[in-house]
Amino acid sequence: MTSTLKNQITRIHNPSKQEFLNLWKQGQAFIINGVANQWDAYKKWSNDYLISTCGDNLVPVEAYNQTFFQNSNFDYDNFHHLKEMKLKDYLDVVNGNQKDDNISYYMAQLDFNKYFPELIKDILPPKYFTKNLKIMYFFFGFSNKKSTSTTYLHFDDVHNIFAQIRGRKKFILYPPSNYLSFYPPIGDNGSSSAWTTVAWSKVNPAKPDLESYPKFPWQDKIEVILEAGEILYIPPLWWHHVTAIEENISLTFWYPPSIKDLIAQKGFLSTFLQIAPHVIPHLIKSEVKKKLKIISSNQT
Ligand SMILES: O=C(O)CCC(=O)C(=O)O
Repeated sequence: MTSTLKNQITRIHNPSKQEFLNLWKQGQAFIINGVANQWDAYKKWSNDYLISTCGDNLVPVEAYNQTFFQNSNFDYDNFHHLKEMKLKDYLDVVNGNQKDDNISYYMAQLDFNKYFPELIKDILPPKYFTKNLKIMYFFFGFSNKKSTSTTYLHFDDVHNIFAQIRGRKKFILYPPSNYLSFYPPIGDNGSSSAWTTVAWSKVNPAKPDLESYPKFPWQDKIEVILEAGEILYIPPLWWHHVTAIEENISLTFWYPPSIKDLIAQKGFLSTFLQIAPHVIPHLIKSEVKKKLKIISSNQT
């Protein structure tokens, strides 16, 4: 039923809920096939179909300066800004017809219910978790001569069911070992949001600079090519870096973990206890700063 080679990820075919949970308890990433390839989305979401159903939908697209990652100290707030575009105009960018060559665009992490309500009927959120789905995100990426859609190394605090609908993506995953060896930008100058500061890495795992980041656990990496119709389960707090191999569409399903999961899922509690002393004071400090700013702006 399941198969794993050394340094490779486990793959499982259309698991029952119990089979899913048995694997999930191991606290490892794994791939499910035979599920998302049954959805209408997998069969129908060509560009022509998308243009005819929601081509005029106006959506915020990430636009970022291509030189950003030449800096070694990332200021993630200046990483990208959002530009509103119709889906059909974004498809022009995907096809290489963009005017401003120094900018890379990526239609990433869009609230699926909000921006593409017409497409909801084409999918079937998997029922592996009984608790509520927090949000579904839509991604439309590409790789052409001008740019390759990339999400830099970070972790999330949710169970992530990541469904690849069209095209392929490359993932570089790291199980959460020593938190500081991923070099989050805590303590750097910059105006990044609190979560970005604690959950993003300064290291580019596609070509890690081991002189600047000597403790980076490059040898732990798990490389995965996610094919259309496959689902990747990413446990909370796992680091991941994602690049487009070609034009592709993904949908993610985010489930916040319960307190019980800290005990039930192998490695989760120890990782949580390891990162908490770094992350929690930073999040509290930034919350307090925000409140003080609001109070002082109300007084003036
Ligand atoms: O697909 C991507 O570009 C990024 C996805 C991701 O980071 C996530 O779902 O947490």
